[in-house]
Amino acid sequence: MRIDVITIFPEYLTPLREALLGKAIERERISVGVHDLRDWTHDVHRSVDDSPYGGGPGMVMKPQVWGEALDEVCATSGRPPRLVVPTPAGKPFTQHTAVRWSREPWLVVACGRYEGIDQRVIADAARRMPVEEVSIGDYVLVGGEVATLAMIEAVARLLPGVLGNPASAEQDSFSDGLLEGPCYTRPETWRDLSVPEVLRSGDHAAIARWRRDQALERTYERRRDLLDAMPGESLGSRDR
Ligand code: 6GU
Repeated sequence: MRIDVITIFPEYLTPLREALLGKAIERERISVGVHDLRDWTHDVHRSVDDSPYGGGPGMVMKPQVWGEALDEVCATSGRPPRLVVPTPAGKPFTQHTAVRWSREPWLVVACGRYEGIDQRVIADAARRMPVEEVSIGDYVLVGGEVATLAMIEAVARLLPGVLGNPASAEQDSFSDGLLEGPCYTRPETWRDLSVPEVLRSGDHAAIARWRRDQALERTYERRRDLLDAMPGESLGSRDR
């Protein structure tokens, strides 16, 4: 998979070269290009923003600079990339989105700052390529860079050969629509707290049942919205 990121803060994306993602790059499972938006400015001040039409606070990113940047970064004689635009006004980015994007050969991420990017940039890009405006949660970040790191990590760990153990992606929280329950390792007792007996029983069916119950209980406590959104039969209601 190829991922290009366009930003006015390229150094914000340096964590991509660390740890899990860095290994994936070294092993050539992913290649990442980080581009400085200001490389496509023409004025001495290298300005990328201007005041909003209609008034109001903040600044809006200018269309001309973004237009040229995207023309160049997305240039191809083949299939164009999927363009991702992180914004708190986007559709929610979920595990489902990550799985879908992990099947794409090429993603380009356009990181906006200030109040956002002139909407015509998105409208124009959408004439040539699929575009998704996405949010990583109901809170406001200063810019798209941190959201981009989160999304790239979520996508990259799904790629073959990126995670050490491929089974761990299948057991993720959310892969079955539930939060994962608690986990334990040695020692059996620590600060007078013991590992639940069933996990040491060797009874694999009982362990699987217990884990399912714990996942259900935790999801009910912390994320009732996830249960409400699930089809009844997927909760095993037939057996109850
Ligand atoms: Cl994708 N961008 C920004 N700036 N803030 C956010 C976000 C994205 N998702 C949640 N908050």
